[in-house]
Amino acid sequence: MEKKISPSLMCADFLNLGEELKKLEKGGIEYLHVDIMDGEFVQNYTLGTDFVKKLHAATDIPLDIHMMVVKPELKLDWFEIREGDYVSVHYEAATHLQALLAKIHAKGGKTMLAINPGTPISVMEEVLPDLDAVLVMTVNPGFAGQKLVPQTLDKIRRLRKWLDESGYGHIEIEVDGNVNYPNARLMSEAGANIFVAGTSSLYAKGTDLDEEIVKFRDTINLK
Ligand code: S6P
Ligand code: MG
Repeated sequence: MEKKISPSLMCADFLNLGEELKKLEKGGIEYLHVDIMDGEFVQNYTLGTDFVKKLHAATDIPLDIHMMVVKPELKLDWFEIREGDYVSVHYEAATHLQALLAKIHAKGGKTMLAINPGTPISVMEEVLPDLDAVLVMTVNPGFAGQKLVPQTLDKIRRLRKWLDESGYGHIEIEVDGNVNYPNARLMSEAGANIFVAGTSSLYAKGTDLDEEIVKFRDTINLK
């Protein structure tokens, strides 16, 4: 499966975002990861509805909207979704999960089910036909700059195997949280193919975004 990069924009330099977007476009970045937090599902606030609209106007790179909010089914309509954008919703937060995934598809979006480190992969069994991707959280969501929850590496491996063996080989696996270079390599070997890049890699202090993109791509492609 093609390996893709999704930079976490909450880690970007907001005062210089236009320039950074040009670099991401030049680097062939596949998705832009947009963290939406509500202060309730997670104890933080980050990006929101207007930022999504502004990104759509500024770039053709598809978005990867990560909704860390309670009752996402009540809030999906607040967001502008463009054909080809991914929308991820948390298993732990949704009450009417299947209906929500169907609604994302009806709006032209691609569906991604996010699961926290403590949530087993088995919970997604009945919605596999509705999924384009699974987001394996490799930290507990809410903040950038956290440490990997180590057992999530084996979880990625088991998930990839299960999906492949049950006729869902097309479902992509995204990883989010402490995706530094050594972890990215292990996650890629385990079967992840979309990598959220934050302060552990592309946005580490004192680094050059152009150079980091090349280094990150080599790492996930196991070069
Ligand atoms: C936080 C959010 C993530 C972070 C990303 C930051 O829970 O969902 O997308 O922005 O994990 O990356 P890093 O390398 O600082 O962990
Ligand atoms: Mg995220």
